Amino acid sequence: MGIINPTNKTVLDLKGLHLYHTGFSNCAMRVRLALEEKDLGWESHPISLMKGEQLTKEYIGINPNAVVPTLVDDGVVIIDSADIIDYIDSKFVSNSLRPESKAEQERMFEWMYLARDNHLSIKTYMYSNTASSDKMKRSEEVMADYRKNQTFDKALLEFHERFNSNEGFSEQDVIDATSVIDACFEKMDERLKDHKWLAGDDFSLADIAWVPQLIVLKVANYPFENYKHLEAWKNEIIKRPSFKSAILDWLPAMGK
Ligand SMILES: N[C@@H](CCC(=O)N[C@@H](CS)C(=O)NCC(=O)O)C(=O)O
Repeated sequence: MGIINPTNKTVLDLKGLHLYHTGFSNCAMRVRLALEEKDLGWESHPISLMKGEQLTKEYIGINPNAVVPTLVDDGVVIIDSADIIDYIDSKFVSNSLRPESKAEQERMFEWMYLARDNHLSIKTYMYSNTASSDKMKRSEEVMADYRKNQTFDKALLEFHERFNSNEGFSEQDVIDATSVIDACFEKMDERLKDHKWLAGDDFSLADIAWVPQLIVLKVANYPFENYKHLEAWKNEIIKRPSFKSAILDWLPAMGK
């Protein structure tokens, strides 16, 4: 989605970098990682998904999809984590997070967009395999408001209709989601068999886009032991100072 024109005009006056985010959101983790890798100062605006703070009219006026993260940079509003991290790396050029060659940049974007395109499969897997997801169930009144206010992302609306229905996700929904995720990790494992990083010779936005998926799926007991090369790659990322400041430091807020 990238830069949008928000209906909530109050954010236009914000100065500096402001991130609307949640501790345990894989999409928000990406943005925090990019900000920390760049050593940029930013102001935190926590949004509690458990309390449904993403559903308020005020927040939907900033992010019409009613999701985190949203970045506001001197009044410029950017949504969708893949676009946000690309925006950050394009605008703040020091500590570049992209390879130099065009071919490797293309590979980087392919990985970033793959993470974005498979987000609902990961979400289906998470919501079906973690006990805490029951707390995310919405009442009929909340769903009625959501249908009225979140008119932007139809696939996400369909996801929430399904999750909040009496039947919930079917076994087939979970099987389909799992096979999409398996295919991604097989592809990653193949790449990482003889490369240190996903896109080029260095850590890049591609790695930033994918490592949060491992963090959240681990909580849902995804069988990572089936992918030998992912572990070594993840361990390299864990050693980076940004991992602490962007991920670990926010995990006590997990579940909020
Ligand atoms: N494509 C979006 C997806 C954002 C998204 O789905 N965020 C989740 C957290 S990771 C969220 O806010 N979920 C709340 C909801 O669906 O109500 C992005 O990458 O920013």
